[in-house]
Amino acid sequence: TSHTSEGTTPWPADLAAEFRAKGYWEDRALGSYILDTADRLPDKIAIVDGELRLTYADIANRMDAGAERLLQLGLRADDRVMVQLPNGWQFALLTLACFRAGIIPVMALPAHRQYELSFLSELSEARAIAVPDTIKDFDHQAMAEDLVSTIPSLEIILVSGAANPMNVGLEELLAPGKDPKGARARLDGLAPSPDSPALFLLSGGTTGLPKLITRTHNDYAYNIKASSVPTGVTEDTVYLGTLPASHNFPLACPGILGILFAGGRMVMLPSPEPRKAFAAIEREKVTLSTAVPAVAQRWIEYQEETGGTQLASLEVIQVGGSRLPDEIARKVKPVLGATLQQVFGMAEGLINTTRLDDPEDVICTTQGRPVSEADEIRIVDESGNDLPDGVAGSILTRGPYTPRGYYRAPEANARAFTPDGWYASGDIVERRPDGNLIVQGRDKDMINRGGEKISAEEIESLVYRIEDITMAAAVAMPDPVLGEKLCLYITVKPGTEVTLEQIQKMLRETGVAAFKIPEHLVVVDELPATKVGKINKKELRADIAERLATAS
Ligand code: J2J
Repeated sequence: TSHTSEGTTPWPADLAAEFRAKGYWEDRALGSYILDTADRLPDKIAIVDGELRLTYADIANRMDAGAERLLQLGLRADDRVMVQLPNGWQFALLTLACFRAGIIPVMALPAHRQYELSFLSELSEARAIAVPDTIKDFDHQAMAEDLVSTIPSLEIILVSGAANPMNVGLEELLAPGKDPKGARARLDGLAPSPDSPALFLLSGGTTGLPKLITRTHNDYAYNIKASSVPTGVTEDTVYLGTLPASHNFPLACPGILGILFAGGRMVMLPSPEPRKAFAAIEREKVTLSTAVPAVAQRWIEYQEETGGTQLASLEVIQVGGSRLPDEIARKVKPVLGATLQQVFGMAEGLINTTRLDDPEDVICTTQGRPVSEADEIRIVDESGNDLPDGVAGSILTRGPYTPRGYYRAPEANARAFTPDGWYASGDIVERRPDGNLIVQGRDKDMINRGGEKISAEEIESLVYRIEDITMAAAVAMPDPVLGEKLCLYITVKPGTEVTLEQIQKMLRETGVAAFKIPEHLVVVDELPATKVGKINKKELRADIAERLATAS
């Protein structure tokens, strides 16, 4: 089959050759790794979701049957499918079926609404969208039907739960097939090129519009394998996944895919709520889980309150997505009884982790070091000069699982990537002499709300839909639970009034994901400017921090 890599930026040919020679890239499609595990451990339980327990033979069969049914629906290799599903076996199997058929899942978030989903569907030219029927009274199926009526490329709706007659039920699509051997042989013949995109991840983003990150079979397989090593994933690993699985961290660092590659057991829960999560850990004898700092903190508080023994089996808890305060890091081992692994990663590639046998000081005060010897890192000043260890600067990175550009985004690429392929994540990082990194801050215009990323520019451009707003600046305000929340500063036309409720209502009606909606408003006469005439956000961040401190 021929695969287009239109809109993507390949690695230079000499480097690609080197990655192959060194064995980082194995030239295999992602689905094939699951078949290996299934051949080795057919009867072992792979996925636990509530009462449902699927063996490796089951998931291999369902993956292939699902891939063939996707093709029978008229989808073809290189077509894109928007995936907006909660954590559950359907998410895992639809993703695998797409990999197998060379269909590209676009990893939307459960919180996304019309605004984000229509933008992403248009950008990716998605032909199908997979949604749950309803979650917490929100009718995802009706939203998908609206999207299909407005987005020309979208035709097919896949629904987990109660599908309307015109739509395709995911549980049937992913049911076991009658001829697993035949399906496997047919799909082996259609295997996607290992250099073609396997999936599109969403960028945390700093520019006005969300960006898509194309991850190839080769690079993502290496991402999964390389990140499985420092976390110590084996056949005996029992992994509890509670964060939305479409995030790179719980999906592939090592996450769901790392567990399934290694032959471990994946326990899926749709929420990290401690009562349910702890019960699942106890019941399934979970050894590994992943949290953002806010969730780790909730688990610590819950454990301190209840003092139970439910976590006895838990060996390792990975924490990342936003900066884990050192004081909370120090409580993880004593309270939860599990070794903390800090993870500083990004959907654009580079993953850093602390190692399980690192000294306590490294585990509790750093965000670790790269998972691969092939990850290159530079810490540079504003002019791009390399800085010595111990001095914080902007991090640049390259490597075999860090792509060279966003999908169809030449302008964003010019800003985020240097001509020789270094990705600038916008994080301000100090490298210690022992190689461990400490994330000190960032120079990107983003709000990190408990690990969910919000582009300031995206929200600012939306709020101008309210005509009385003359200037707007979205900034991070400190929050004891989430680390940061979105605070909006505005100026308004003389004699007019704009309220937080009005802005929130407008954004909800626009179909913006709830986590991006401003939670605090400050109306000012004038926004402070920098010397070059940009809005001085540093001053605004200090201002809101001070207002909150004096108010409490
Ligand atoms: C401070 N900031 C962090 C950390 C990410 C593993 C873990 C996380 C992500 C992720 C991921 C941080 N301390 N420990 O993809 O594989 C902030 C940085 C970074 C941005 C990336 C993974 N861990 N961050 O969070 O693509 O600002 O990936 O550049 O969502 O999160 O966001 P995202």
